[in-house]
Amino acid sequence: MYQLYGHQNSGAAAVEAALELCEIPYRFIDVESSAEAARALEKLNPLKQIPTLQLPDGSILTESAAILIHLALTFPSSKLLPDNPADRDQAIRGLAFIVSNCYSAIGIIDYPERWLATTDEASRQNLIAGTRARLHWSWEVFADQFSGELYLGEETPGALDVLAAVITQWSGSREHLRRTRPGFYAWLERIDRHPTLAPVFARHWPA
Ligand SMILES: N[C@@H](CCC(=O)N[C@@H](CS)C(=O)NCC(=O)O)C(=O)O
Repeated sequence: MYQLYGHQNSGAAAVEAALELCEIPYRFIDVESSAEAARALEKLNPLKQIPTLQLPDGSILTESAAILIHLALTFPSSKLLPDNPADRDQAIRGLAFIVSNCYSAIGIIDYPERWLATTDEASRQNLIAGTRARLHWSWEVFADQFSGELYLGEETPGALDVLAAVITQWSGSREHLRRTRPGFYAWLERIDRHPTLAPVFARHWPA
């Protein structure tokens, strides 16, 4: 069985949502629930980052984009990635865009001291403010470049929809997009409401 290491209000929500769309059984291991679970994560992923996914054969996948692509290729009927090769290329490009430009920025905002040679409060605040502005701008670029790749009409949401819906949750990104890209913001809200995804998101972000 797939074992997903995660915790509430985290990027593990994207993988949990994808596993639900694949309709496969999995176990969620909350790494904040016990020291034992945290130690188990560290053994599997030296970065101690989630999502970390243990596959049924015991092998380990880290990095949310890689995990989502793995699930899409392993369970093609989930439609996590489009069948059409050109559309699939763009969806994979979008996943890479989110993790490299947006998810990584959130890591800097959450742990600025990792990126500073000497840590004083002014430097921390300066780095956080600059990264936050860049993150918000990156989402504007994403909205302009990729909205056509996200799900339309009655189609099932794909990996790109799921990752966008999750990674926009933090650092004021949704509020920024509500003002600057209202069409994309409405799209995100539609993804949130999808009947398979809504219960997952409600567990991570209870109202
Ligand atoms: N590049 C990784 C980033 C994962 C990541 O930053 N996860 C956060 C939680 S949302 C985390 O585990 N942070 C703890 C840390 O970096 O120490 C991915 O795409 O999955």
